[in-house]
Amino acid sequence: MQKKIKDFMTELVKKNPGETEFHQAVQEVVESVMPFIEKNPKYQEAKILDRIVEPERVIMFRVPWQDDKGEVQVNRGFRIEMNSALGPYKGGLRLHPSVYLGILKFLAFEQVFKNSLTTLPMGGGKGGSDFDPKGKSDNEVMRFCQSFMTELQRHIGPDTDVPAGDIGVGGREIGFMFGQYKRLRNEFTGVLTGKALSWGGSLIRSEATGYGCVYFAEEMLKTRGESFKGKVCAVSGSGNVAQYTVEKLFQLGAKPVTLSDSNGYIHDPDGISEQKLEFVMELKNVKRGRIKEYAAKYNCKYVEGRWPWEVKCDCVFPSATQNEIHESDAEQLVKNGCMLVAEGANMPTLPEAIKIFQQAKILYGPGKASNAGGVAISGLEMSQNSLRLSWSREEMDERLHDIMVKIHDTCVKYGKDGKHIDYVKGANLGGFVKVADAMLDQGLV
Ligand code: NDP
Ligand code: 2IT
Repeated sequence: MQKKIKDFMTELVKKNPGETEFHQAVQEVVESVMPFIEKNPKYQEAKILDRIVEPERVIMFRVPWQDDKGEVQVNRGFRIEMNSALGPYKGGLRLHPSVYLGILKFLAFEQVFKNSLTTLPMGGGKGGSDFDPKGKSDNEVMRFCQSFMTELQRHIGPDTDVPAGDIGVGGREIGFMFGQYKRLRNEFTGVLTGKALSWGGSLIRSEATGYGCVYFAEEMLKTRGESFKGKVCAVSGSGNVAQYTVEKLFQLGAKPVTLSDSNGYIHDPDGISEQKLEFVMELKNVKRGRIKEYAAKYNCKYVEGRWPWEVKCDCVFPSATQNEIHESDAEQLVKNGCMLVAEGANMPTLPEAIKIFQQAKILYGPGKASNAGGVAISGLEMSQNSLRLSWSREEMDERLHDIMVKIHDTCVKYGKDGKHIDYVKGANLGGFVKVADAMLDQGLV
């Protein structure tokens, strides 16, 4: 088995040189599904694994735009249309200077399994650009988004490919992109999700990833007869996912004590209350300031250039970016008595760190299961757009909760090993089987 996995990975690395994040994401899935494929020759004969790691289509394009000084800027745009076995390609757009093919392919690959887990009819995709929104004016962001969509529009559509937000893409960017799509195509359709409520958006979409992650974690805690009451929680990031993770944790009686950005983290031992969170939302979503300002306002500790994993806590919610929890962080977290990790971000934990969590038998929920609430509500935004109706906040929250419980059930079904639940295996296998079977049904495509 180990040799089969190694041979497969050697071939993949050779075929996709330099795409280290993509290699990492594939390795994890292959380790989970290879034993299953070995036992089921129909997947082997159809070369499902070789096909599933190859995007159906990769689009790369030039994005020229003019900055406020009138200078010409050129960025690179991407859309990875990874797999459409279960529905139209679906997944976010990331705007961050680190963006390149390897990052977007890892994200698109993960998205395929995540979307399958949601139970909704969505294929997987991801896109974005190496554009850095930090320090740009609203007008610069608008000109970039318009140029980006001028090319992207010819590849997407409500029944083809439906992008949404990710790092650096929130309500403002979705608005600019939607406006440009509508202008070029003369169509008001559900081509993007994460839209504002007055023009086709869904209630609970903003909250969905963070709330969903906490709902999933609550199910994990229940397997040990535990609840969030009084649990000290470390959260990283301070963007969309982190904000609503903190909100739900607070509502469920936990005490979220940290937030971070790319400069450092704050530690507020008194807990981040609803009122303090309002300050964070204004700071991050409107003023676009740094998290350091929280420490000044609420007189707590700010640690420059570090992640919050050194803070003693019961539960952690990595909600910033990939590879933010290293082996030494995992060791320290386990030593400090941490009992649960639920990933709001995509692939935030390095493989060596995952091993440490698994060996310590703490509850470890991988992103493709625990952060699937965002895309799940995106899927329901698509349904509402098709119906030209909108469902109530209560209904959306209930559906989100229900979907996260179902994803947890799937992880248990495929990942239960005696008393222990291997959520990595459960999520990978649970996501894989549906996609693989649909690929078999649809012939050699
Ligand atoms: P936002 O852009 O709203 O926030 C990102 C946050 O993470 C910011 O605080 C940012 O700090 C920090 N961050 C980003 N990159 C880095 C980095 N390289 N090093 C340190 N800090 C960093 O993004 P989201 O909250 O939407 O996304 C966060 C994570 O959740 C991502 O992994 C994303 O893929 C994942 N996710 C998002 C979903 C969604 O619906 N939005 C759904 C599922 C997963 P700074 O401002 O300094 O850059
Ligand atoms: O990683 C993710 O699941 C997202 N960024 C959300 C994708 C979506 O289409 O809502």
